[in-house]
Amino acid sequence: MSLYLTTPIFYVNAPPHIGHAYSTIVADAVSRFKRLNGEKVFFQTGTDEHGDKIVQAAADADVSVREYVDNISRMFRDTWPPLAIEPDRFIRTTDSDHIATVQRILQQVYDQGDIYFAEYTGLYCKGCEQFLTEKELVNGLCPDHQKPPVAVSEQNYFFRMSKYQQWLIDHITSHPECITPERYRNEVLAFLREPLEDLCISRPTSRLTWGIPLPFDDRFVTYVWFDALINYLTGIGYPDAPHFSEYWGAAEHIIAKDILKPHAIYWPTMLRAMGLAPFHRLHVHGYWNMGETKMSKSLGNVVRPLELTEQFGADTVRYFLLREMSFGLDAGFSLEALIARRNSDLANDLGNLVSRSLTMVKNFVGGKVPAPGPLAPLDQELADAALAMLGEYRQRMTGFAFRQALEAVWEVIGRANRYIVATAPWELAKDPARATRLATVLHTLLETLRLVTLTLHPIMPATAAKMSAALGLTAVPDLNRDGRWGLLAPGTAITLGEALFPRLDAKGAAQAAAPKGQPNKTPAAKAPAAAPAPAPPIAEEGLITFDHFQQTELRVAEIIAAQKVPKADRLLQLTVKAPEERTIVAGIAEFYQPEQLIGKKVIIVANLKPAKLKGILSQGMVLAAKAGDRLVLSTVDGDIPPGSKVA
Ligand code: ME8
Repeated sequence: MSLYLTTPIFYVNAPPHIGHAYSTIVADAVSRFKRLNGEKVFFQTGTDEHGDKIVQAAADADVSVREYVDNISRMFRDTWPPLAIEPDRFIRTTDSDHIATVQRILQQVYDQGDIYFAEYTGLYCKGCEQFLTEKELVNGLCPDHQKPPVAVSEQNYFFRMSKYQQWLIDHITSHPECITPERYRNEVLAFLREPLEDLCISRPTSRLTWGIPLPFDDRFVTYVWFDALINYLTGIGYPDAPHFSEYWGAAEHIIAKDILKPHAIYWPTMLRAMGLAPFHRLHVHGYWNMGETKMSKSLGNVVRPLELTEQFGADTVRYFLLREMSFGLDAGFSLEALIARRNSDLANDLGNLVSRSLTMVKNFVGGKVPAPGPLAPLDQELADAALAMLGEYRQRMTGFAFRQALEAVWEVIGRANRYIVATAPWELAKDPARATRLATVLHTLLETLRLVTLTLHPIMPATAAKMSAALGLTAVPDLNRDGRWGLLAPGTAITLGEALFPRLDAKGAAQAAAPKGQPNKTPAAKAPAAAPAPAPPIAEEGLITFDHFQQTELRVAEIIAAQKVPKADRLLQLTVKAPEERTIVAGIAEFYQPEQLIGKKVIIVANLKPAKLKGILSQGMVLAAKAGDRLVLSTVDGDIPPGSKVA
């Protein structure tokens, strides 16, 4: 099976932001997923460089148009590799093969009589670079740009789009999968209930010279859509390249809803006029918003992908964008949400599972994949869940439901973390008679990790590569070959690398990453509460009053992460929920293994003045009972939410 996957080609009137990155990450993740599934993929992105918006932007920047487009196009191209996005072609509409293809197609469609010359007066929105109908206006304004369109009257060339209206309706109705999600197909069909007007495809050179000259009239240049959309054909070598038909038959376009009409209406009718089949699928996503408004270059409320990548790494950014947005719907972007996902999903859930499992393999079975015994029901349950997850993951990824695909994977990660608590391998390790049971438990964990790793290749390529290396997997991953239980060979060396996702201090990270001038809204970054009033003097020797006792704030805290403090034998760094997340450094390393602590509810002193221990800011103290050389943590006798007050 082959697939030809495209993103929009982005206008070079401003540098890329997270919205552009999202479409391109989706295309990259799907490409990787399909390749993992043994399919052949051609993935194309690029830049759209003609038109008066771009001439205007160059004039504003006071540079030549050529210099301007080269510069911004390079910014787009340079943004993708740090995000681990690897297109097969980065196309520019100023590329010579594209100019030749556009001219060839124009001549063909003109010769067959589907392009004609006429006078036209219409309402034109410069932001959209489109004429709008009265019906499309909201309160007289373009709904996307919130500006009134201007009446423009001039002689131009037109594409006979109306001729193909009924064919298009029939095509969309008989191929319901061609526009997804469904709401966008319905939107297009609703639009097609009104008569379709012909499409203006030229601009006189008196008004615009920065475009592709019409081959049959050099007083005009092509106007944007007849130029831009054709990039999808140029990229795969229309019409003569050997693989053209194979890829065109499997063409899938990814766009946001802003350019639904050109893609769902202009493009298939243009293709029909050329005698080509319509694209196979159009995948339409929603907007990334900042607050209530769309992130857009004209509004300037943008987040730059390169800055985010530098701070958080490609995998965190890719994971966040794919996990946070339901494909098709709008989503809100915030650094707080990104940092929260990084800390909870990546550091706590995935990072902990990997480090706990591998540490136990290293400490308890000599750092090699152990030979398992028969699976007990608990092991079988995890194995079944991991295999079922793979099935769901495949189905969701195929359907562009990235969020749900990742939810399914994280459900298994959560299960595996709970499995560790339930099987308590550190207890098994104490008893040589239970060595086979220990081996089975650790093998089950490693197998689960292997299947989780398989699913992460398309989403977080670097993390998946590190996890594969840790598990001793050297072959190129293959979903069909590897998607079965029990393939890790006993005896394979397991290597424990560095933590995959060190936790971020929410406050510091948000401040460092916040765009200049943007208020920092991290909840954890709020100013500390006012200092408590000084304690009243001690009433009697050795006794405190109730008021004194009340000065100490005791709370239930759930330990969600634990790790050894480097170069400090006695200290463990704990991350607890109480109910907000905080770090506590506790002198309990001689008594507890980090992996034993996850999920335990303990009692902490919540209002202890923070102090630095080995460079780590400890925000509280865990209560423990000590007798001789024994130490046990204080816990609660029943299920109660973290943060509950102890009094
Ligand atoms: O329209 N949320 O280019 P463009 C999600 N050149 N995606 C967003 C977004 C947001 N807030 N903002 C932009 C053009 N995008 C034409 C396309 S194609 C033949 C020609 C993404 O630079 C999304 O993919 O305005 C959207 O469709 C595209 O950028 C628009 O890019």
